Amino acid sequence: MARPKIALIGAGQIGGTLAHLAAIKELGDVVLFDIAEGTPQGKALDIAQSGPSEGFDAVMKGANSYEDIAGADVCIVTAGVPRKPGMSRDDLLGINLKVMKSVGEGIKQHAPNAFVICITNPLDAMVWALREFSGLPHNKVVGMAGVLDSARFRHFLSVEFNVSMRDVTAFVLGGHGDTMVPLARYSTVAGIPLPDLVAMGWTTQERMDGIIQRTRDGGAEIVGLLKTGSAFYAPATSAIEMAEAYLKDQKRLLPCAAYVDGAFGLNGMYVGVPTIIGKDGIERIVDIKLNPDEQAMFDKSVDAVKGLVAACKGIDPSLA
Ligand code: A3D
Repeated sequence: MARPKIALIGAGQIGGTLAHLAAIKELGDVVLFDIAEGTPQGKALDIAQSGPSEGFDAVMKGANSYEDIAGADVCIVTAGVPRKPGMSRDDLLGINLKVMKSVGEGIKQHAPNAFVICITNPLDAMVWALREFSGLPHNKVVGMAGVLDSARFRHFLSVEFNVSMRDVTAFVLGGHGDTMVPLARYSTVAGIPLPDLVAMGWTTQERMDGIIQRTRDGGAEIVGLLKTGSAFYAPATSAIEMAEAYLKDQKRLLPCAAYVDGAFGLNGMYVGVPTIIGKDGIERIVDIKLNPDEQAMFDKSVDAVKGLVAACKGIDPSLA
């Protein structure tokens, strides 16, 4: 059977890392697409030359034409610009919206059956716009944010408790911005919820609050350190986890920016919620119950996303 085809739209920091991870995990043949001439070709050749040492046979190709993504099974979109220190994700809206238009049209024409994972920021608005421009079914277009935000939360918790990251589960829902909602009650160490761990004296509520805030600021902390761009290793790993769940029909329960129509009392919008990813894309939205405090935080985050979508409609009347 032919290997799956993975198209990476954007061959920058995340795009290159995605290509390397897809190859190492033998998820399929990879096409790196970018408007910058030479960059995708150079990265593809470099990664292909790691094949003998890594032991993979996947084909790596660099491209500047959408025709090369034809028939892709998965498209992962990072095209656009990342933030610089002092910028919020929302500052990227105008420029990245135009990029989503060309990417959406390219996918619509050449890879209409793909499972599309958007990473470009501001994430919740860009995945919505990409879906609108591409016209693909809502269950086949999803945004990566919750897996990364939850991984950051899990990392900080594992350090705090001095336990393996594998035993820490965590949930971060809502929009991928300052209003994201890390859910302590649904986060556990091997099934023991965080509030119980505080009661058991493993940590204090104050330290927990600090970790929750550090999770919310997780992207900005890295932007501040790097100074020239934003995080790319963990964002790429998170998107690969989602792509693998689709390609291998794993039915993973992962928090993603998915189209929610009915669940969580929402009326047709993209926002971070727990989802099941399998061969049909987003196969289910897991409509968990929120307590009043969590609901208030979630509602605030939903309002922030609605504001960004309204701004997109203001910029591009074809979206209104
Ligand atoms: P970067 O290394 O700048 O790569 C972006 C690439 O997109 C560059 O190679 C550009 O040439 C290319 N590009 C620009 N316009 C187009 C276009 N019209 N068509 C095709 N390619 C184009 O950035 P990066 O890889 O570090 O980040 C990519 C995006 O991911 C940014 O918007 C970041 O803000 C975002 N990001 C999101 C998360 C989330 O958790 C959602 C995390 C980290 C970064």
